[in-house]
Amino acid sequence: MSTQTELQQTIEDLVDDKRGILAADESSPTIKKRFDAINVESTEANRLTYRSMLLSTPELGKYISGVILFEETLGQESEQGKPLPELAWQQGIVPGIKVDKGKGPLPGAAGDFITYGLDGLAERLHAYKLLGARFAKWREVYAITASNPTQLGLTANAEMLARYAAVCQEQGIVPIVEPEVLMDGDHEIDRCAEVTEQVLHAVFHALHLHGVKLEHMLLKPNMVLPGKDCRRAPADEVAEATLIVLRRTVPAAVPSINFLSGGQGPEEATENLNAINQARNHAPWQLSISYGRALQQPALQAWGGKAENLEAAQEALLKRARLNSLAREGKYHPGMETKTP
Ligand code: 5MM
Repeated sequence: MSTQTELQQTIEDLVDDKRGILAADESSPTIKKRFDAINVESTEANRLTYRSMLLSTPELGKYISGVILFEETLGQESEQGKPLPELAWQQGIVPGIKVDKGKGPLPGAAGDFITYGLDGLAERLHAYKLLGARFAKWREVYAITASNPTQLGLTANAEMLARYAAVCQEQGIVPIVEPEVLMDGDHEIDRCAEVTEQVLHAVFHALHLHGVKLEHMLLKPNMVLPGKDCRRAPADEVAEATLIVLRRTVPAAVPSINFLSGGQGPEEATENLNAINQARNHAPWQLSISYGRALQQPALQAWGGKAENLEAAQEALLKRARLNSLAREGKYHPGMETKTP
């Protein structure tokens, strides 16, 4: 199969008008933080139990088309001896892999970050593909302050995302491009809109310079929101601000925009997605999810590290996946949170 055909096939397997992507790619420090919150030790065995439970949730494939895994998970086997990527495939869920190696300060741009991991990326992708990964994800992070992101921060981060995406496509791996403008701070929604527009403009300029085929990538952006120390904006305001920025910056060739949840509560993230889809008005892309926390938080709480809670945890995950699928059609209502399907 040619690389182009391979990329196109993965896009077709990942993108439709009902399903979204589950981000289960927490790095070791992040999963430890999540497990600490429920008093569970972050051992390899516990991470395996938890992630096997997520991937074997009955019917998950009705609402989830792809899962982003952490490197450790890609090589793990379930108790029944099945590799975890195969467990996902059994339900028609495409396995993907987070390939960035985390962030640090960007020299010369105080307050900005840069993500590591480009060295040896092509070789790593080759190995991940043999383990079943068909797509990848790389996240760049932008803090908002009075002086951030700087012009250097915007340019350097866009360049990293574009270089990563170009290497992925060369290897026949679909890149998810994730520029995340953080919610931290007390800024108003307009400031988030201004920064997100600058970020996406720089990212698509760099993707163009690096010859990335927009038809064969997915964008994973933040929604446009006020800072978390400012106020909570109503969903219709978030939807309007988000769609204005996306229309100004994201070419129609991109097949799907899969939002991150970025610290929104699970219900808030579903409500905002619903409002975005209600207001989409012939937007050219699918408007979907690639949530981590907003899909997993209720499942983590329900599990609490206890084998007898596995089923309840799967129900909690399935519920969020199903409600977000309804939100993709603009058919979600908060009243559905208390009703059983
Ligand atoms: C699931 O968390 C992912 C990994 O984060 P770290 O590298 O910090 O461990 C993260 O990239 C995630 O995929 C995105 O931030 C979106 O997740 P949220 O929780 O914001 O929806």
